[in-house]
Amino acid sequence: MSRLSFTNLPVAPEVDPHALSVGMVHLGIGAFHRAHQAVVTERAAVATGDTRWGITGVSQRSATVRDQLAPQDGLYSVLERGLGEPSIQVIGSIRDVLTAPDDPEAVVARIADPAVSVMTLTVTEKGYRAAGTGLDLNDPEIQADLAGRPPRTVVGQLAAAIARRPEPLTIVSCDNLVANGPFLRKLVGEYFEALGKVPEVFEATRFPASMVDRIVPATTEADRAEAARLLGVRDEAVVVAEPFLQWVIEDDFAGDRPAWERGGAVLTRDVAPWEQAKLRMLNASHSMLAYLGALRGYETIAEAVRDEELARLAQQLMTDDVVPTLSPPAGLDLAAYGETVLERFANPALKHRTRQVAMDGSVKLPVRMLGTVRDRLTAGAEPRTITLAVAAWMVYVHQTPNLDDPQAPRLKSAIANLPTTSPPPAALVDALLAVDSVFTPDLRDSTVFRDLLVDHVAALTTHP
Ligand code: CS2
Repeated sequence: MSRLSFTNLPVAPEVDPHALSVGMVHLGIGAFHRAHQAVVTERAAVATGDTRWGITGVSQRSATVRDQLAPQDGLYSVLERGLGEPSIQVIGSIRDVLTAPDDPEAVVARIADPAVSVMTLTVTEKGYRAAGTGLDLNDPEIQADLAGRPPRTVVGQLAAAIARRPEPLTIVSCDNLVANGPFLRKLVGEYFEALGKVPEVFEATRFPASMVDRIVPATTEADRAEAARLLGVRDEAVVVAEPFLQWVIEDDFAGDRPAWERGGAVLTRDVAPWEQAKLRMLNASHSMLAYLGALRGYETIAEAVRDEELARLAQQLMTDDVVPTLSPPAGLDLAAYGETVLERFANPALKHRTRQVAMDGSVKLPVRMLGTVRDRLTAGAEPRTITLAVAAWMVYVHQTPNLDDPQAPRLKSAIANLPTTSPPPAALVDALLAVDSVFTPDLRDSTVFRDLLVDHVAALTTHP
């Protein structure tokens, strides 16, 4: 079967890719970006006829996406899997892909290009190389960038490009982090300080916060086969997504930007309430289902949420522990939102693996769970259900041989002295609570939190 390309185009993208010039760069061109910002950017171009917003995607590590997209003229499809028949759409907004390890200088040059006025990034929690609330200056990659090589870290790339630009840039973080934009600004500022020179243009560079939402599981061979069936040509770069898509962006830009609001995004003054509701409700219950589900042997999130007990716990986590900590944005009904979240998780066509969501827990937990724990403890409440989710992570860390986590060596060495089967619950809890890159002293020192953890770990190790 032939391959999707300009000359093999069964369903044309809504935008004419030939007409687009590159005005935007995206760092971290994984499946999520291709199913989210690239789609909204294309819809905005279609709605406005503005041809300035073709995208240069940057792979931070592997050349896989570039190698998939290059023979396809940058074209790929989004396979939408909802409750009915799947549907497919070819997207043309990504115009080229650079791979940072092959040519780090080309990445900086592209971001510094005056035709580029805006960029987005999805580099995952660990891509920020933070320790606590600041840049991890002990990170060897950050140190190597600071020492002057063509930068390879995200913060190093941004700093180098900002310093080279005459005009300020707008950098939109699209990762699941609290106050992602301001956080990134702080990290870049600390990088400049470590270099000993803060360029003038940094002051005018904008870092709006944004909340992104769409469930995008890793593509499987079955998805590629389905795409081929629907398209009549093969697409090696197809991405799978649920129908739901949301993007709320702080309206704070230094220069021109795509009219994303015409592509379905919401531009607003304050993203924080949206972001907090999403991280604490959706992402926390997602992680809970991932850890508890994996411990019960469920392969996918949909299977986990079909387990009535797990569904009830996810619901309880949201209503009992999270909702009391939130000030919802006007127009968002939290109870209805929680129900929609569980319905979305139950989508049987998505096959989102529990192990995929369980990845990188050491950097996800502080963002999506521990803020809730802290707020509830401060209010004098017992955060019972969310603590079960943290306990499930602890047991998962102990039981998983090849833990997929940037801090796996540290976590595994913290528990190295424990028996591999049936560790004493208090010993497991204390060993992991002591990892200070995950748990801050206030949490470590809370006897309420510790006692709950020990109870839950004891229960989970007997009946997962
Ligand atoms: C998930 C998210 O993998 C994970 O940690 O919780 O990727 C989740 O699917 C998205 O944030 C949904 O918007």
